[in-house]
Amino acid sequence: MKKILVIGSSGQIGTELVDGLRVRFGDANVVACDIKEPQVEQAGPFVMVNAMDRRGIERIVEKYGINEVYLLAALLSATAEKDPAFAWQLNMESLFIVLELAREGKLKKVYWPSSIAVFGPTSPKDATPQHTIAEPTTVYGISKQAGEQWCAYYHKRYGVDVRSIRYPGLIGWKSAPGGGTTDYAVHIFHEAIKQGSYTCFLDRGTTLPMMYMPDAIRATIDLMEAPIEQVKERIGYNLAGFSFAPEEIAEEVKRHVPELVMKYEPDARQAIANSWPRSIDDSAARKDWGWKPQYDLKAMVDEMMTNLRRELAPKKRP
Ligand code: AKB
Repeated sequence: MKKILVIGSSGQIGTELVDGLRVRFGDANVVACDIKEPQVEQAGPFVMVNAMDRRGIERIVEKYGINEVYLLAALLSATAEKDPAFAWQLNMESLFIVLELAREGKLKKVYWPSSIAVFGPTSPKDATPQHTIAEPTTVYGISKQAGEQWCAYYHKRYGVDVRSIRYPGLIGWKSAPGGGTTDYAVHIFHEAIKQGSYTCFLDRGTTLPMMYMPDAIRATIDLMEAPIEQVKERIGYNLAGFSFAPEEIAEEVKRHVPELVMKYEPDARQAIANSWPRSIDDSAARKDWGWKPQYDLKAMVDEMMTNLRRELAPKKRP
């Protein structure tokens, strides 16, 4: 029977992935674990453990009979630049723990998220291919690129079934983002609803690949559920949703908040964004395991506005 552990379950992706996995496989079959309490109330088991605590992780694997791990704990691009040594330690040590558990036969399958951050200024900017020059300039990107190579190595050398996706910027309403360069595309909704204005930390014209969270969650579970012979890449699969620049999402948000005032004050995150692709070629994921996005920019903005307006509305007293 499938018994899943999600490490880093209280973060932006973890919060929604735990929900998605529990809907599909049952509350009791999905164990959540993090060093932070969950952002929202959850139905199934939750354990407080550090992703770098090998014994702690192993104890959960044994106690719950875990056979699949989704490892999401990581420092993202902007936060990682503030403490590169710790970012490297967290992003790599946690990966080695689960790869080793899988090598020792204690896990059947591992999911590890990669990112468009594996690409750098020398990569093609548009329709960036699955296999191309990847010379990242951030510690986050370096850790993701190295991690991808370790995943491929453990698969080739030890037969570990490890699967990965290179996420673009992810946009969702159920959980708060934490420390990414693409997070402005979530903050803009909160600020537009709360105060009708937003000061963006990226400049006009900074086009980046993005995706609505339900598409990302579906892709993640679909890749993990794909028959093994369809998984041809053991580095991260390129995945595309849609691309936009800050002024383009602002125009879409203005359909719902016409008075929105948008200001631009680029900070250190601009250099990170400038080093990343504008758009991604995800034909390998489409061909190998049937990936296809369901949301475009307009559909994402409409759903974000509807859901966040409800979530952020003052709660009526009973
Ligand atoms: C970030 O901005 O760091 C992340 C990512 C693209 O991996 N959202």
